[in-house]
Amino acid sequence: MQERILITGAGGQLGSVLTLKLQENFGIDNVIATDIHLDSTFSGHFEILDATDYKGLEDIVLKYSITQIYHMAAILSANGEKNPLNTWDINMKTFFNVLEVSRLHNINKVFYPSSIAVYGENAPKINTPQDYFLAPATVYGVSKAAGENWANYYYKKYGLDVRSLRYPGVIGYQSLPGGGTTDYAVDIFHKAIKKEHFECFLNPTTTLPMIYMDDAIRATIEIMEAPIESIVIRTSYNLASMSFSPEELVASIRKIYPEFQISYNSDYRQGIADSWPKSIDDKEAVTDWNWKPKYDIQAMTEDMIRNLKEKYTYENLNI
Ligand code: AKB
Repeated sequence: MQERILITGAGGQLGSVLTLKLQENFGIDNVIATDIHLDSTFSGHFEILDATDYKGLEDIVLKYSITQIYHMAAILSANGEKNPLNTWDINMKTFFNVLEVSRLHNINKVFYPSSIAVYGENAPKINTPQDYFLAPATVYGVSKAAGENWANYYYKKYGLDVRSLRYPGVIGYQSLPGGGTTDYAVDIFHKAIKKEHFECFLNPTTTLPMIYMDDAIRATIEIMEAPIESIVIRTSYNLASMSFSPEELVASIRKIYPEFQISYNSDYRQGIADSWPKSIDDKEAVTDWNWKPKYDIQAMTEDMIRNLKEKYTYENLNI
């Protein structure tokens, strides 16, 4: 049977890259990208959708005979703290709509992005284990922890095949992040390329789990393509790749740009970062569906700079 894929939040940092990969894997005509804002640069099927609108979502599912849904729409950690109840409402209502439309219209598989943000101050900071008690410090983390349990409930009660990853901070050149605490690790590269000073909103020694976009996208595809019997954890899988601090990232960048300048001025996002793990134990992902990352900090830095130099050169920016 031909798979027909719907993506919510297709204009976001992960959603925009994932859409291109899914178009490559399933064919451009079999991928329906949706987002609350029109993306005029987008090629392929695109529908404007506010995922809080159940009828709008259901109409698209029926119109295109959708068989899989990747639910990438969410308000992230830093932006989420500016209006907590709205963040809860958006993040939960959109996922409830995806779960219900999937249950009622025989969707084969659903992908649900969770995050390291589900862990709180109480969890071990180093190699945080998969099954440790979740006490998130942000409403984004609370919504993702709740969403994980709803995913598990819909699997157990209705047999809905929902699969999920606890993403670390995602770093990529293809898109700009939006409202996350790990976003410094993307913005820093754009400043380095333009030979501009960078002010970091986290302290230099703030170590966080991170993953390069190529690895994050590959992990998403691999968990979704794994045999159903391999998916043992029906809340969400820990996913690990690398961990680093701003000062470690600067050292990696300065191997290419020795003159790169940075200053540190931590803000409210420091408190969010301090509540998160420094590194993640993802042995269950390794055991259950053979996860293996490919990029370390230096390989990521070189690939980011190579691609951003091309991007800025194409856009005729003097770099
Ligand atoms: C954020 O910083 O909010 C996200 C995340 C780690 O889930 N990038």
